[in-house]
Amino acid sequence: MSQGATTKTPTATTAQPAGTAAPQEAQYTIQPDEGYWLPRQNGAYSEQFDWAWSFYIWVCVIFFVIVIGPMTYFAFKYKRKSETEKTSPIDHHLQLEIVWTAIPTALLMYMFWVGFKLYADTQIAPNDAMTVQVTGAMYNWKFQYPDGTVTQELELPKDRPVKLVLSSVDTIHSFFVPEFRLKADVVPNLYTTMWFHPTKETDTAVQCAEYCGNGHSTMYSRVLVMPSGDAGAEGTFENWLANGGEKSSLSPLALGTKKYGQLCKSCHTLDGSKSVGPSFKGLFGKTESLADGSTVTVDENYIKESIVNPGAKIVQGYQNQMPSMAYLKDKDIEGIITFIKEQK
Ligand code: HEC
Ligand SMILES: [Cu+2]
Repeated sequence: MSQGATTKTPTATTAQPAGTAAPQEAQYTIQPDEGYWLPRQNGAYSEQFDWAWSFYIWVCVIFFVIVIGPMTYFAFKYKRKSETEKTSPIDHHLQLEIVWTAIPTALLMYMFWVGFKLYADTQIAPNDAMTVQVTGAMYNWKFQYPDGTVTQELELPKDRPVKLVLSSVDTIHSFFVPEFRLKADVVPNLYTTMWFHPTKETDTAVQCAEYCGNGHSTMYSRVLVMPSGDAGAEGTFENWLANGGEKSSLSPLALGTKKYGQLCKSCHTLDGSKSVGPSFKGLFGKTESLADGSTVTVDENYIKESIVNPGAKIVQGYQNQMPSMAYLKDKDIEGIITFIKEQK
């Protein structure tokens, strides 16, 4: 794709007069492409989309000139000169009509093919793609990774295909990452998919592109493409994921508090009041009566079993309503146990 002018836009590193604060690092903004009027590109499809876009635009411009130019000229040239002037007897010209039908038809078929091919390619994810579940809600995005990690920002490994499965909990939203040139409707009670393959490390944004309510304009989140590599290496996507979506390790209590907020809060209170499930207040160490009449002491193993296989022991007075969260990592479960121990 042609690059146009090659001058770089100055970045925020411009010298500052002494004493003034350094400019803030631009965070997940949508950067323009160098010397061009579209957003910065990322991934193979962005180049193809931009090529198709430019091609369509130029076809439109050229045909506009070809059609409107002579039309304007003829309107003056063949304007009726007097009341008695007769219209020319020429009615049609077969060869000319065939040419001006065949060429645009062929061009349109080609344009359809370009668009259709790109659409199909962006719909069908490769089998080895990592699946991220995206939930749109008024007015935020939530991302769930295969290992159960839930985040507010979309972080992705560079050079690895990622498939997004999108759904909404309320109204229709639209997931749009301008830099990837990809957009998909996010609809309640339906799963839509899209996929991409980021080729550059980037810090950009996803926007909601479907007016969904008062907070629509604030419904954007960060998209960060990080290097892919070893889970032990700081700064890699794998390391970030192994830390539960945090830049560095959280303490077990902090991790447990976070997991409680994300996964347990809707059914378990901390103040002793009964909800869908029993409260966590004073839970650790107590003797619990079970539905089958037996009792059990609440220890680490019992908590772990309750999370991984909640149906194994049902607390008296409650229904077997807790979903299994066997996908949680040991680290998460240890964090949750630490958190429950704190609820005295
Ligand atoms: C959809 C509601 C729901 C969610 C979400 C939920 N639980 Fe439960 N939980 C229950 C119910 C109902 C019970 C009681 C029935 C039973 O024992 O399975 C229960 C029981 C428990 C018990 C045994 C409590 C006791 O008094 O002996 C533990 C421990 C527990 N849950 C931990 C968790 C943790 C940790 C999470 C989050 C990671 C969680 N639950 C998420 C509904 C839920
Ligand atoms: Cu929205």
